[in-house]
Amino acid sequence: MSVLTDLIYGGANAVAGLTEGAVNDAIAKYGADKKAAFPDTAYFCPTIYAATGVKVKTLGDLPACVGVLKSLITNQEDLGQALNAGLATAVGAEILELLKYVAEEKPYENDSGIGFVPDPVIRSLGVPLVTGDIPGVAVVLGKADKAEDVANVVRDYQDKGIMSFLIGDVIEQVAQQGVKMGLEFRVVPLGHDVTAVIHVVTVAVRAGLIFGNLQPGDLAGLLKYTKERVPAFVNTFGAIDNVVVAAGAGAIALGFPVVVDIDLGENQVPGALVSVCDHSETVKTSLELRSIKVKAKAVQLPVGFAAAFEGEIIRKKECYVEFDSDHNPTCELVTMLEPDEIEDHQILIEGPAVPEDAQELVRLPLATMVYVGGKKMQKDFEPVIERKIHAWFNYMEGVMHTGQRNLFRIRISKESFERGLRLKDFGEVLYSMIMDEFGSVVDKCCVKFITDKATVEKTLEEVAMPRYRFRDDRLAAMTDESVDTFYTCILCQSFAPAHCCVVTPERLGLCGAVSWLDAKATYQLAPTGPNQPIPKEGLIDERLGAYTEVNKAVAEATHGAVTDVTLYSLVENPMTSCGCFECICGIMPEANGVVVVNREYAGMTPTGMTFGELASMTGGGVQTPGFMGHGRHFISSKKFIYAEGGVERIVWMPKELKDDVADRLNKTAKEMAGIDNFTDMICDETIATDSEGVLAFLTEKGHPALAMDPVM
Ligand code: SF4
Ligand code: NI
Ligand code: CU1
Repeated sequence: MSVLTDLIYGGANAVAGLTEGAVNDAIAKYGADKKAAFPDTAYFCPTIYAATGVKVKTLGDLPACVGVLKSLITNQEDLGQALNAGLATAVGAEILELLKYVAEEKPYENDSGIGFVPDPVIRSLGVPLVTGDIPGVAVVLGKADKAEDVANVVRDYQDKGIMSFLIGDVIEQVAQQGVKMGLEFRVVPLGHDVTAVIHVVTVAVRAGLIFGNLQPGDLAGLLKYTKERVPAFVNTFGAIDNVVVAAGAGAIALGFPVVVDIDLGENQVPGALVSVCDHSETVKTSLELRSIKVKAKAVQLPVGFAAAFEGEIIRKKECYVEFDSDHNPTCELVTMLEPDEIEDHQILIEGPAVPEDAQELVRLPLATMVYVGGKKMQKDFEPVIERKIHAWFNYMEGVMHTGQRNLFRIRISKESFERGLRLKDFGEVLYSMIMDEFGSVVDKCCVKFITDKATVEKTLEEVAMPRYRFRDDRLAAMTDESVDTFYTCILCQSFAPAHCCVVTPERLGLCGAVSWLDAKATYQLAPTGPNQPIPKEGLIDERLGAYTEVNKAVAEATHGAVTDVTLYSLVENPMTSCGCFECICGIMPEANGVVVVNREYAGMTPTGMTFGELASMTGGGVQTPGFMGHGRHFISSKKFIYAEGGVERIVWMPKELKDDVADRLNKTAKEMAGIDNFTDMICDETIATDSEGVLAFLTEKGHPALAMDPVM
């Protein structure tokens, strides 16, 4: 037998033995009926579930899985067979990690790993993955000879937006070198045992179940999905034992190439298992193996600039200067001008500069005024560009931006200020990013920052506020009736191949990130891109929002997978869901209404299902009457399940969501049904999550849904 297959079988057999023993011990200790589940998932043991269809719920379900696992290890000299032994190792790892949760030890207490990644996190990664904002996923494992080397590799991934999952001593090595870690920094420590690698594998596997309409038990389909659609790869550091090699074989079976930093000589497998001993080549080779393309950086700054810094939080004590609406007048505004009114790439600062050696927190007013012009520019694109300021500013290391328009807070950290980051750099960021992303409509751009209080006040009152109001009025007047074009969005097809959103003025994409204006702008920017116009023609049914042209466009976009779709119904040919929806609504039959649940809500709902369980009812581009993913903003739309009676059907929402949408939702209910303070009639988890409790509350409040026609 070759050295390689020898190692794989050695590791796989070791893991199999370990797993069998651990399962028997656990059953002896807790009994076969003991509940066995990972936290916050609707997919049981995801790898076992996806590969075999078996739903592990108790310890007693595990011995059969161990049997399957052992049958995969044939000890035959054939690479395909050896890769199966790798999959067996993955299954063993999944069971061993599961047992840690069963034992109710917080699995990685006193340690830096996060362990199992909950379903809602995976759903939230959908959009950044499809837009290429996260171009790939790296699994970094082992212990490097020099901590510096692995830290540099991880930093390079971070810089490129690639998500790194760390396993083993590399966690401490990378931390010691000062790399910022955490989900928000895209550097995620999973745990120290090699088995923690399963927590990345289940992310890939659940991507298939959530987005890919993968059927449980379809092992071949699973392997095809991960190979073709999950851009992951593995880097190992330091010596590797047979268990690591067996786990690596599992990765290869899933289509993830493995790069090791020791010389494997002729044991290398081209395209799958490769030696790169020079760490300065690790990143490049890894990306090439997976054909991951990273966009060249548009801007040079004294600090890092990457999407990985987007979620960074800067506390007051780390903050050098703050521009915030609570203490000073502020606004940010993108305005279209005639190109000849703009001096391209000009960056002006009007008013006092940030003092250079302040001992205390500096607070200043700020107006960020961006002027753009171009032959193809339209006023409608102003807010589309303006909304990106938030992300771009956040990409700067040591900068935090929250809010928008006249209400925002920007903080620059002491560390980044010391490294030389100034407002002028903010201007460079705006200029470069606008030219990079909107270059096909913007020919010229200049930026002006105002820090003088009186001038900011005047700009806010006389320029910005009237402009915001004008836009709001235009948006409010923009209805599905007032336009003649809708748009498709197929951005999510890289994960959900059969999914297509139809975006209208009153119904934004279910991810919440694509409004009708965004889609319109994207079409202008990229005429053959993900958003294609649909002429609003061929009305079939006004109440349902059914159009022959919409059906045609969706059929074409989904290659015939979906042929009839309505815009306003939850029950009759509802729109499909990919998986990254912000909210899901589902029918609560006994209340004759619907519950709406947001992704962030982890508790129980009156349907007897959590968000995750509700979400697993739909997705992958499949129509599921009675369940539908949608954006937060859609809840207060007059078109929200219009065919079933509209917003009056909403009987339950988590409190946070209800509070968030209250103003707009109450306005809609008032205008459509003459109901005052409608949200007071909607139940939430602080009142009841059980059917009787909810019904009692609805009855007491005289909720309109109780008297409506049957919902289904
Ligand atoms: Fe995906 Fe739909 Fe959002 Fe487009 S609008 S990114 S298809 S969820
Ligand atoms: Ni440790
Ligand atoms: Cu999506």
